[in-house]
Amino acid sequence: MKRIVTVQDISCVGKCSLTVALPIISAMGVEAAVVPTAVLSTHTAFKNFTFCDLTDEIAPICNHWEQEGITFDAIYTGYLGSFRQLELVSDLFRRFGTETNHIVIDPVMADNGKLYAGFTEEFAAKMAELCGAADLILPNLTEAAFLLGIPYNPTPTEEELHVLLRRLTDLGPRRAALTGVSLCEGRLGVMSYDKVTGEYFYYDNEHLPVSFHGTGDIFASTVVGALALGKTANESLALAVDYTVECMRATMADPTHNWYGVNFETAIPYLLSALRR
Ligand code: PXL
Repeated sequence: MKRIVTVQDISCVGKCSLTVALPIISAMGVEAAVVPTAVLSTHTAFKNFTFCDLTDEIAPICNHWEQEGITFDAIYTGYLGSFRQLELVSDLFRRFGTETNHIVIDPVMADNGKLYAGFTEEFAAKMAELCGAADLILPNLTEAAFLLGIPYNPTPTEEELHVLLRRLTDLGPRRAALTGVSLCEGRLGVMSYDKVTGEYFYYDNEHLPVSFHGTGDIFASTVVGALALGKTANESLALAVDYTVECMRATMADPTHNWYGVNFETAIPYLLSALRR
């Protein structure tokens, strides 16, 4: 069985980070190991959440795994909260990265033109350095702007997207994929660039008139699970777009849905049948 490790927080309620990555990656038939970086009572869109930092556990966990000879088919980082965590993750990449496994960074820190609470431009610059060690990075347009230290443009043209993607791969990763982009009215999806082949890839689905918390984590988890299973980068990105949209449709169809996350659970059968196609 393929095995990935994901490094991010566990928000006990809120359907994001590990509570999304674990079930999705497991459902795809991939073993999901975790490095929980912090425990929060909820994600940070709630008020008064608790926060317990687990940074000091990261190096001892890695030491033990190294002693046990544990290896991973992919390494996936999501929400990381401090400069020290970025350094420890960089060390984890050096220790567990190989010629053939995939290092995927979702540089979770911003959306809709704004940094999330607690993040700074200095953190974004350090995250950009970390991205240099990845094979694939998955920023949204806001995160891309902060990674590159340039103004946020919510509606880039195709040529502007190409420039952004080339600049993102100049940070170091072979591939960059921009999420939440559109080349066509009423559609929303992803555009990626592979600097080795010079190929741009665009894939979209219906642009639903809603926005939900946690969709970025669903997208990234699906990409990583599919890559670990041996799908190509383009296949993995397309599957993740379709599953994320299906999760949003399932949420909209549920009159009892909560405000803090999407009904990714209901759409897992869709994910598994799309994976088999
Ligand atoms: O969905 C990304 C995410 C992960 N973890 C925490 C968050 C967020 C987004 O706000 O607050 C704690």
